Amino acid sequence: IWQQKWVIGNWKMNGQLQDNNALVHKLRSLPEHNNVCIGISPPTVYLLQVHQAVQIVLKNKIFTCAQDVSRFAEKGAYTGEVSAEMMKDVGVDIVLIGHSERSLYFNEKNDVQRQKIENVLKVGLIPLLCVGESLKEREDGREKEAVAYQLSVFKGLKTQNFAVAYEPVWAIGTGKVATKEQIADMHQFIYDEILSLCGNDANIRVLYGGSVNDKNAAEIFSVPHVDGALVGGASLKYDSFTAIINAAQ
Ligand code: G2H
Repeated sequence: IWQQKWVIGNWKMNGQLQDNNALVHKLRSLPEHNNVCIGISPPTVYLLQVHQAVQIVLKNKIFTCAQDVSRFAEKGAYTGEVSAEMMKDVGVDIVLIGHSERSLYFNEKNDVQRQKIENVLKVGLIPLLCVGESLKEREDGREKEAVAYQLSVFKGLKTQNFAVAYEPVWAIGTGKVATKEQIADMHQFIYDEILSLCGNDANIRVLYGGSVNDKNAAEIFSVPHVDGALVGGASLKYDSFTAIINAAQ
């Protein structure tokens, strides 16, 4: 998967048993996409359902992705929490960490993200760290400083595998997409930062996220160092999500 383009559907807080089943079963019948790693990230309560639906591989393996995980590693008295170990147990492959909506609504910061990444790595799953500057930070010309700070959670980790989603906060769910130049520039920067933090033999995937849809996907995938997309709204509909997968092929 470290050579493939990743297309991951982040359903956020959307979905219902029946609709999920219908969508996943249609996706399982897609023609073979050898160059694309397809992932679905449903709300936690539907992870097992999605995993069971994608388990019997037809043409494409579909990865099950969680939207978040507990910062606590061990089981115990943490009401409402779900551990990385439990996610592994129900078939999760990849875990999103630090989505900007987690910072916005739950005030999640680097220290918590670091704990979550460590927990995910400890059980052998892949963390997908979301980074991205706010509108204010970009207007002030501090977008790289902001992203570098977020990426510093990787420092000293015992892993060679680095998956990042670059999601400029001002582009999330707004219909605004960063320009090709802005994306190319930041993706190159993220590659350089990871290489300098973690050494030359790292496996790196840097996805773009923020209002990716069936119309703009091909152009975004043509940008250097764009290794895929984290797709929100457009992943909820079969037609738009499959058009994005096709554009990545
Ligand atoms: C960014 C993205 C998926 P959307 O949050 O993570 O959502 O495509 O709806 O902007």
